[in-house]
Amino acid sequence: MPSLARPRDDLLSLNAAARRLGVHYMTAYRHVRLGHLPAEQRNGRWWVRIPDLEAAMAPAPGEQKPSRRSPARWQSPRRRLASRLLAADLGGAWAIVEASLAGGARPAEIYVQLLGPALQAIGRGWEAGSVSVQAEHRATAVAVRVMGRMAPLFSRRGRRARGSVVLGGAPGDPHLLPVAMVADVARQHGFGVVELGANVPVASFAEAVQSATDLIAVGVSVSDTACAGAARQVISQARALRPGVALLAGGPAVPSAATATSLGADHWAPDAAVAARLLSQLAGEAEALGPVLTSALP
Ligand code: B12
Repeated sequence: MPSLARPRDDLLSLNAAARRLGVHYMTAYRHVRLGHLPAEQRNGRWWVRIPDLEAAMAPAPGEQKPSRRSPARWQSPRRRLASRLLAADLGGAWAIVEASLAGGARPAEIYVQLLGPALQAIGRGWEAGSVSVQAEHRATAVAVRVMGRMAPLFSRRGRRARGSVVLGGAPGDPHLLPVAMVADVARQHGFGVVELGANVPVASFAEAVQSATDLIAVGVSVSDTACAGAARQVISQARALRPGVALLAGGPAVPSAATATSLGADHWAPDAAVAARLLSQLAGEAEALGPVLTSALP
């Protein structure tokens, strides 16, 4: 007999998730099957992580209609964007992003709901053998240009920073965009960001950590599992240099808070939007975690 008890505090049953999304269970289940709502199966039941549900529910500014909050709204633009990235079609890719922005999507939503998932779909294509490494490189080059064009949307000139954050990719890890996305969204939330890019040597990370002023956090992005050991070194160096500063880890090679802990980090976030809310919490603004996360606490 499968257990009906909630296996972890950060999980909700798909039934409960469907109620929060305001959709029928079967609609929520379809989002799961299509890969639009991450979920895991335990004891024959589907469970949704609260941060994933929160990302799925994030409303665009000023919009109230439940249909616009549905994860399904991103399904078609994601597919089209992945195809434009693989075709190295910058104009076509930008047109999709621009249309979403014009439709009321927030810049962070474009990263977390559109561009990130389109790249992740490309990664699944590589894993399945249908996308070459060369195509991945070309798609990344287009994504870099799209993000460059979006960058001003994340800047908050003239406001005092709420503290600074050092962000970089683990030594040996070439993945550039995860760091850039977390950096942009953190900037939008008012943090000063020391963005080091990908493949940051331990010594360079240490130098940045040592010299940063108003430092509240250091974040290491790890996509390639082979770079986890080097990430652990970065984290332990940072802790030795700046005790008391929060240490964050994330990226595809850090799929859970437990993995982040095993690397020596204090905190983990599944995406750039949750990472920025976590930073807000670290800066002393607990309410920034939002209603879904707080109301789900036991
Ligand atoms: C493009 C790409 C490449 C390009 C990178 C080009 C570049 N300059 O960036 C190239 C071709 C070079 C490449 C190489 C490799 N790649 Co690659 N790559 C990708 C791909 C398709 C997209 C990466 C990306 O930009 N993602 C978009 C970002 C935004 O998504 P994200 O990483 O999940 O980031 C979000 C969160 O994780 C979180 N987050 C990320 N970092 C951090 C940090 C902190 C502190 C926090 C709090 C949160 C956080 O916020 C982000 C934004 O919301 C991914 C697929 C994928 N799933 O992402 C594979 C992927 C990351 N690659 C993978 C692999 C295996 C490799 C290689 C080892 C093998 C290969 N493909 O040849 C090599 C690396 C070899 C090496 N060490 O030198 C795997 C990693 C699997 C794993 N971890 O177990 C993936 C997941 C593909 C897959 N499905 O298997 N890759």
